[in-house]
Amino acid sequence: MTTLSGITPSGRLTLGNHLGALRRFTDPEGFYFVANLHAMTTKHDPRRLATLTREFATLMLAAGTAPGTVFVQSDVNTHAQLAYLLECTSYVGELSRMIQYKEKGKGRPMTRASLFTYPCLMAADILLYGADRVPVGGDQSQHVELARDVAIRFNREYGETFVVPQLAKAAYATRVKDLADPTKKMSKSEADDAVGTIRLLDPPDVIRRQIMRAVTDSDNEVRHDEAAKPGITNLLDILAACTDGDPVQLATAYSSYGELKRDVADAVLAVLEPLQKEYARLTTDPGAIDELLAQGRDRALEASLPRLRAAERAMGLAGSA
Ligand code: AQP
Repeated sequence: MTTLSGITPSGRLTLGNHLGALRRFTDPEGFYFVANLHAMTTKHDPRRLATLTREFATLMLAAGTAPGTVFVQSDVNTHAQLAYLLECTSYVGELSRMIQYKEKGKGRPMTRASLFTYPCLMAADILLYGADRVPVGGDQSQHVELARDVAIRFNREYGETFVVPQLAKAAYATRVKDLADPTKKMSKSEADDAVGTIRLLDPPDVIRRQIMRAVTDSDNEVRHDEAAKPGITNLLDILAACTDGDPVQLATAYSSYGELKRDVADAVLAVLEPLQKEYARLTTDPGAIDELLAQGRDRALEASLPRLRAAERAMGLAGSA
C-alpha cells in the first residue's frame, strides 16, 4: 500500500496540523509533500509562499518524517504534467459541481482558473503514485471521488493505466479546535495573530498564554462532552493526543479548569519544544536541507515518471518514449 499525503502552505502550521497530520507522516516508503501548487488557486503573495514552503518542508523533516520521503510538489514536474492530461479527461460539468470551487469562487469572474481545475491536480497527486487507499475527511472526499471517476474514464478510453483509488475513511484523528472558538477547527489560514490558533513555531511563552486563555464555560466541571462543553472537551482531546491518553479518563483527574489548562500547556510544550529545537538545528545548515529535499524530489520523480509516461503514450503523445 502506498501512503501519500500533502499539506498546503496556506498559512503557518498549527498544532492541529501536527497532531492530525505531520506526526503521522512516518511511513519510510511514503510520499509526503508540500503542496505549494495548491496554494496558488486564490490570490497569493509569492514571497510568503516561498517562505512557507521552505518552513513546511523543514518542519516535516524536524517532525521525524524520513529523509527521502519529503519533497516539494513543484520540484516534481510530473504532478503538473499529469494534471494537464487529466484536465483533458475531465468535464466542465463535474468540475463545476465541486463544493470548494462553488464556495471559494462564488461565481466571480475573477476566480482563478486553477481553483476550477485544482481537483485534476489533486487527482494527479494521487494517481501518479498508484495510491490505492486515500484517507481523507470532510470536503476532500468529493475530490477523491473525482480522482476515481477520472481514473476509471481514462482506463476505459485509453487503456488500463491507473490504479483506481478507494476512498478510505480517515483513521480517527483528533480534530483540534480553535481555542477562541472551540466549535470550529483550528486552521492554518486564520490570521497570523489569531489568538485561538497555536502555531508550531510560536515561542513557548506565547503558546502557554494562549492555552491559559482558551475559551471554556462557567460551570467549572471538567467533563468530556463535546456538545455541552466544547472548550473543555477540546483541551482534554489535546491533552490526550499529546500524552497518548484517553480524554474521558483524563477528565476524572481534574477538579479545576486552571489545573487542566496548566497540564495541557505542559503537554503541548513537551511535544513542540523538541520539534522547535530540531527545526532550529536543521535551519543552521540550509545546504543540508537542500540536499534532503533533492533526495525526496529525485525519489518522487523516479516513482512517478513511469506512470506519467504510460499516460502520455496512451493519449497519443509523440516523443514520450
Ligand atoms: N484542526 C485540525 N486538527 C487535526 N488535523 C488537522 N488538519 C488540519 N487542521 C486540523 C490536518 O492537517 C492536514 C492539512 O491539510 P491541508 O493543508 O490540505 O489543509 P486543511 O485540511 O484544510 O487544513 P487547515 O489547517 O484547515 O488549512 P486551511 O486553513 O488552509 O484550510 C490534513 O491532513 C488535515 O486533516
